[in-house]
Amino acid sequence: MTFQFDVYKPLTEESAISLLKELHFFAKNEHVTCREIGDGNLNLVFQMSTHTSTKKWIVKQALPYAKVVGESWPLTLKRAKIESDALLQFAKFTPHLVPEVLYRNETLALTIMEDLSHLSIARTGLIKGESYPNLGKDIGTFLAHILFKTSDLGLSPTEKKEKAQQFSNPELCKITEDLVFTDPFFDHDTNDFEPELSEKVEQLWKEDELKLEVAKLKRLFLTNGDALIHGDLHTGSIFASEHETKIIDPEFAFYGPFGFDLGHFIANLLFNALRRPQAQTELFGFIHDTWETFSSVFTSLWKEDKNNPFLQVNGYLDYTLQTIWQDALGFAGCEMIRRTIGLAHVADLDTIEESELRIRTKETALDIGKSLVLNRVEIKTVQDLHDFYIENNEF
Ligand code: SR1
Ligand code: MG
Repeated sequence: MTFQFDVYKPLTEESAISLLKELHFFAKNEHVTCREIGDGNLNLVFQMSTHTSTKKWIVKQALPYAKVVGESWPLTLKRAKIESDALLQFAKFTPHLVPEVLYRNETLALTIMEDLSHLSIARTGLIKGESYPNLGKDIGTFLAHILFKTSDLGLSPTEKKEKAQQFSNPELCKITEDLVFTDPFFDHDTNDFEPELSEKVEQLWKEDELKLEVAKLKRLFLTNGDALIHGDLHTGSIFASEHETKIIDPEFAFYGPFGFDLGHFIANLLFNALRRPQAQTELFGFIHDTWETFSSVFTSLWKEDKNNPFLQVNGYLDYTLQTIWQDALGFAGCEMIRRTIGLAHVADLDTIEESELRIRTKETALDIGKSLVLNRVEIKTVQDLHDFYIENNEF
């Protein structure tokens, strides 16, 4: 079967094989095994290999709708190009922390990448209790390089504005605007929670003080084009092992606020801490490593710059780092709330089998999320965050 390159069509396992043969990733006569392994909310993901060689590839293709909901929720195919553009951009600064992109095709909305099946999705691995000693350090390194080098700190004003245009991603941003910053705070039909949580959720919908702070965070997301951000940096967007970390899935990438990715990463570590109280110290260790590495690499990059006279002004670096931390905590709070009662959940909470424990853990996630949004200015350090977590966690 010859592959049709000029029209978009969702791949099947069979057509994915012909595509990779056509592109010479495999020989025509090779026996190729192909499995659709996509377990995310939006895309098809095929893993391809042969028995006779070590060649293994991943083909990721965007569907024209949100898989998690179905064809009634159309979604732009342009996200496939944003995703591969972002991976290539990230690879310029931290090539060891992203998968290698080998081929991409805008019409077919697909990217062929290095296979990472020797690693685990960090969320799944953390739930199982796998150990990732480099995770915090790697995420901190990634964020410092990407945020500094794609912002006005690392680019000329013209270059930065061109990049911001290249990564204009209104459709995917709209998903975040709705699912993270709006729907969970109102009685919206995308929300999804157990009846046992109804009373608490209805109470949350009445909290104007909370909504005011969420409105401010949403405005930051809408208007603060600080740097190229990943846009969906939860632990399901990270492959990890004891030695390696790879950041995947940046289809939500755009020019957004500095603290957004850090906040999402922290929130998802907190979900795992709620799931596994016995691993709390290790998980706070990851948050500590992430922040310490981020601030030290970001500071070195800042100090290397001799062209921008403002970077020598006393207090500007501290102000920038403190604002990133504070905003990150606010974004973490929103992420904790939306993953508990909104459309897209996390396995850390949903797969707690014992129902009473699951509901209690979700209630705590909501309390912590709310308090992070409300108290983000007072929580100045990782130690403060730890103390605050202990105070808010009744278990
Ligand atoms: C309809 S998409 C739902 C969620 O899945 C993605 O991973 C993002 O987190 C999005 O909010
Ligand atoms: Mg994703």
